[in-house]
Amino acid sequence: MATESHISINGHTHVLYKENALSKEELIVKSEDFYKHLDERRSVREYASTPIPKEVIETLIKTASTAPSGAHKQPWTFCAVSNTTLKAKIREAAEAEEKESYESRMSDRWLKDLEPMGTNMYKPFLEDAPWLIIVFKKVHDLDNDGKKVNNYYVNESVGIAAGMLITAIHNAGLVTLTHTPSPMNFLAKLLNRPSNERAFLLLPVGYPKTPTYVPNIERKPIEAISEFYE
Ligand code: IYR
Repeated sequence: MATESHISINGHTHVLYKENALSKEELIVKSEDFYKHLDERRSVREYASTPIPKEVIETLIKTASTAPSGAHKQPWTFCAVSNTTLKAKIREAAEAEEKESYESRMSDRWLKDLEPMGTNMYKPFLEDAPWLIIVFKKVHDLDNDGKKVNNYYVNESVGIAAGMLITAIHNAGLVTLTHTPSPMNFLAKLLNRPSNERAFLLLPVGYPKTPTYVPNIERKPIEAISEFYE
């Protein structure tokens, strides 16, 4: 029997999935190559001001938006900022929050844990990076009459999309940093976001300043991060 190109389930069309099965050898090589590529990703805090075309940022955002999401609601908005004035405002507001955090909100233990990263309350990357992508989660949607419409597993969905965005940025030979100034409500205000959106995280995107040094961290070995039940 010929394979149908599409079928109907609950009155909705399902299209044929385009399989991409690899041979065992290819599977081993491809997964290993991708691991090695991603293992080179590092969070970078110092950026060159070299511009990046808007088209590239759009493609990175489209890649992130291929992420799975609860009931395929895609409960996210990616706000991409290259405007110099706006970046300066974001930096000013973020540094005000960070000052509070570093000087009184963060515990001694937390500050000690951050020592190897060499972070502080100053965030020049918010102005130096050519683009800032602020990921907003939609806690619910709004229909045409402004009525609330449910979204599902919003944190999981947006977290996965953010991970895919970080992966896409690295794949493009660019760098980013998972920045979470806390609290982040100033971002919704500065970017004029609707009432159903909350800032989730902020990613500067650019080329690293040369030279850039990153903390000499190691990643946990497979034994420490997995359990197999065969
Ligand atoms: N948000 C602060 C502090 C900070 C917290 C963690 I957890 C980090 O991994 C890094 C920084 C800052 O951005 O400096």
